[in-house]
Amino acid sequence: MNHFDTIAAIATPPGTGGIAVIRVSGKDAFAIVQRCFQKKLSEVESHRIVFGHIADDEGAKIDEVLVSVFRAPHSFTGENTAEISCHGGYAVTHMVLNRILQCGARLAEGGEFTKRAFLNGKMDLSQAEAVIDIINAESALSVYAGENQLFGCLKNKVEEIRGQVLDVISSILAVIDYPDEDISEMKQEDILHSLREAKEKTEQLTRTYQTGKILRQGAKIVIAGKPNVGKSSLLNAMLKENRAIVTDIPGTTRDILEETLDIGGLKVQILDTAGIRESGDRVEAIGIERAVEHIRSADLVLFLADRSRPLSAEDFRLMKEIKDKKAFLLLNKTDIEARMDAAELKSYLPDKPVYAISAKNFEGINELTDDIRKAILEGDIPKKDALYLTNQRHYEALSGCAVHLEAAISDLEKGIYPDIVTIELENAVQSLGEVTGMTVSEEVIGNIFAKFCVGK
Ligand SMILES: Nc1nc2c(ncn2[C@@H]2O[C@H](COP(=O)(O)OP(=O)(O)OP(=O)(O)O)[C@@H](O)[C@H]2O)c(=O)[nH]1
Ligand SMILES: [Mg+2]
Repeated sequence: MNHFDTIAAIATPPGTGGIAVIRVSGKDAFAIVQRCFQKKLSEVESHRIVFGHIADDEGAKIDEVLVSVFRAPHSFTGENTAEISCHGGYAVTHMVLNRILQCGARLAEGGEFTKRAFLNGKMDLSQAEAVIDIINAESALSVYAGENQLFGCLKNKVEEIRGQVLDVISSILAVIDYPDEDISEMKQEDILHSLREAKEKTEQLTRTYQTGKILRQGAKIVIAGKPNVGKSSLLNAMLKENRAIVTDIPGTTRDILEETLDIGGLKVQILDTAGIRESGDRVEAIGIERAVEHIRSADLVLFLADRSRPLSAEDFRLMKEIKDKKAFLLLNKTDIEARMDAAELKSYLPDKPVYAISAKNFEGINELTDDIRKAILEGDIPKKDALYLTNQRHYEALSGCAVHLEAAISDLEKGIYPDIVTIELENAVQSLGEVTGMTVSEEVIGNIFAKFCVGK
């Protein structure tokens, strides 16, 4: 157990609320609170709550509070921790905090409580990162993904793989140490089997990243099409509100409109863009340029065509742009007479699903939304209790691990000296340790916790 100084911070959001919580953690947490709290804390058992008041340096009551007592190591940080629940006003909360600081605590830095939990071995780095993911989660599915990681699902899996690779390293080292006992055929087969299994487990994890990333960050959907096809009308239909301006004047939308939508527990960022055409208007031209950039980085493009007008060069230009992207073809304005050759459109983009809709009359929008969810998740229906890699750092470390394991396997198969193989395996172990935090630099740890808010 490390012995850090005692830190304090307001753990609840700034502003006014029913209650606020001030967290105090460190070996002197109780002694410090005791200096301004009239009830005796030394005999209070862990996980008990004491009612009393915090007084200022002249003995005047600042507020009636509840002090929750968590004795080391049975607390979030692993240290002695007092959580003071006071009334949730801006002034009173800061007065309580300042009094605690005056009594000897230091103001905590962002993420410092969670960092201590990590440094004190209460959780590994992947679990600490899950804490921030849960706080920042904007959809139910990303909360479940964060909870599984916090529970230790990723940590346990990574430790299992690490154990397996370490076993292989020991058996190889045994051969190197006793060169007379040559590596038997059988032993070689066992080692290869074990490494292939470890690699498969690693890749099982990396395969979940595509979905995991979308669970955590949400997906970006871009509505694109030439002017006046009904892009803004579609945005409004999907949001079920009149968010975007809709007119019959081509070039109505000139900038990007960005909204968030929850589709069955999945966060989706949906962008309405300026209609793509050659424009002499400078502002509109910039909007068009931005629209093209967003199309390129979208997870899914909704390419909207106006079924009541023949296809034009502008439609073709966009079709070229989305040829290699995940995209839906939407034929809008089914409520009025068709003047477009839909077959021609489909023949240019034969692999894209086609939907006939009326954004104005809300026809076909629900089916479209359901299919958007399926397309984004590529048919992978997320389970609440399944493990998903949601963090790029973990993905990169595990991808690196798989590469080292593959190199070790192929070296062994080629009969390369075992000591060279162990170098690859040690690199694989190093990569696995990056996920759990065993082998990361101070700098990486600092960067991770710097993203946290104060009080967490
Ligand atoms: N009949 C019919 N009209 C529609 C439909 N969807 C949109 N419109 C009309 O088409 C016109 C253009 O709609 P917008 O939603 O502004 O089109 P847009 O693609 O955003 O246009 P820009 O922003 O100029 O690129 C408006 O007059 C809408 O009322 C539809 O499904 N049926
Ligand atoms: Mg528009």
